[in-house]
Amino acid sequence: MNVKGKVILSMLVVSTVIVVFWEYIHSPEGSLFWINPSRNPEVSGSSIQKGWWFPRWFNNGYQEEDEDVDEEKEQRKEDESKLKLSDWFNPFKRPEVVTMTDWKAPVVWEGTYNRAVLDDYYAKQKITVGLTVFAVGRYIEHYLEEFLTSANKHFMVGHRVIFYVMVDDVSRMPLIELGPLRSFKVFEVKPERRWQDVSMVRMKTIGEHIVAHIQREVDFLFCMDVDQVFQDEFGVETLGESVAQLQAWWYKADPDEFTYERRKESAAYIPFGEGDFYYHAAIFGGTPTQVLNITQECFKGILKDKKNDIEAQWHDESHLNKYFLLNKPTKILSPEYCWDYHIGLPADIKLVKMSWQTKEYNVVRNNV
Ligand code: 5GW
Ligand code: MN
Repeated sequence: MNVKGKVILSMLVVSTVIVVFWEYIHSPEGSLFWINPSRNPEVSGSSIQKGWWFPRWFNNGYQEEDEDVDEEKEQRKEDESKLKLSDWFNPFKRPEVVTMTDWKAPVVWEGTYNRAVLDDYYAKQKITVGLTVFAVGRYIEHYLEEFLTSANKHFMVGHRVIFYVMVDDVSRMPLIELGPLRSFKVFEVKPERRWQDVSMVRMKTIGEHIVAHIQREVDFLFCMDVDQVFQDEFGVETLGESVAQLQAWWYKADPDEFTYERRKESAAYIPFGEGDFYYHAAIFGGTPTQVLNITQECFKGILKDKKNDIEAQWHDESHLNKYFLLNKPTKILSPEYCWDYHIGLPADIKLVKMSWQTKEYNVVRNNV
């Protein structure tokens, strides 16, 4: 090797030593940058590294750490912006009724919630709320138009809404002009021969639609009967992970009086001495994941019963009650959200958000 070569070689060696030494004294905890990269965001070596081009080539560890820090910041922001129950809910505003369950879930009654706080919160998150409704056979002409017209007016006003309408004949779908932020998705379902099946098979169909598309389209989902009409604002105070509706006729009764399925042979069986509330299958909801679980579990119970040649007393509703006994809802809606005026109007019912339609079974039920 000539002199020139030796000089270049020794310069290379010296510069390498300098770089390594420099890195050694500047890296956190005196460690070399490629070993033991600290993951503790409090001891952040990354800011020192930033002005130094050479280690940036190699230190994937620090690169990741930057992301971790970002993630943590993001998480902190999210936690700060998360609403606490006390920010919008005051159970003491309605002392005469049950406003909190044993498992600390709110029971939402008129007067207990601050809708403005929640509207503001959910508007910032730009949420979309879905609503599934089925109308098969005469239920299309009899109920669907009034249901949709009233939903357009009162359901989640000011927020993006998608109505998932399942009918057995798309050509009979009523034409309704929707407000801004509202849209329809109409699907054809095949009519079931038995009326009990029309109601029960909904559980299967809803689940299939959640998996196929709804889970990517909405943040929250409600599933409702069509034989009811919105009377007043049904707002964001009803949103939650899993939401159940108190049945108007039973909200004051003792659990032993409830018309739960009482035969051991049924998957919906609930023994006397157990049970929290009697929930109405005409309204349930939650996040798509939770609603998927509700519908899948209920349908599993329905199929199991079919195999054992038994049908629960109140069909899908019996299975829903069993589900919510085992998987407590995170929010419960007072009977004001689904009232039957045939009961009258007791003092407990301050503001009816939705009411039952008259049951004209002789007119609408043509199947057996
Ligand atoms: C038909 C005959 C007997 C029971 C139900 C039906 C029926 C129900 C029907 O023919 N078409 C139809 O679309 N349904 C859907 O199932 C509606 O969305 C309806 O709201 C839901 C549950 O049936 P409902 O409302 O008659 O049951 P209840 O428990 O409210 O009386
Ligand atoms: Mn109904």
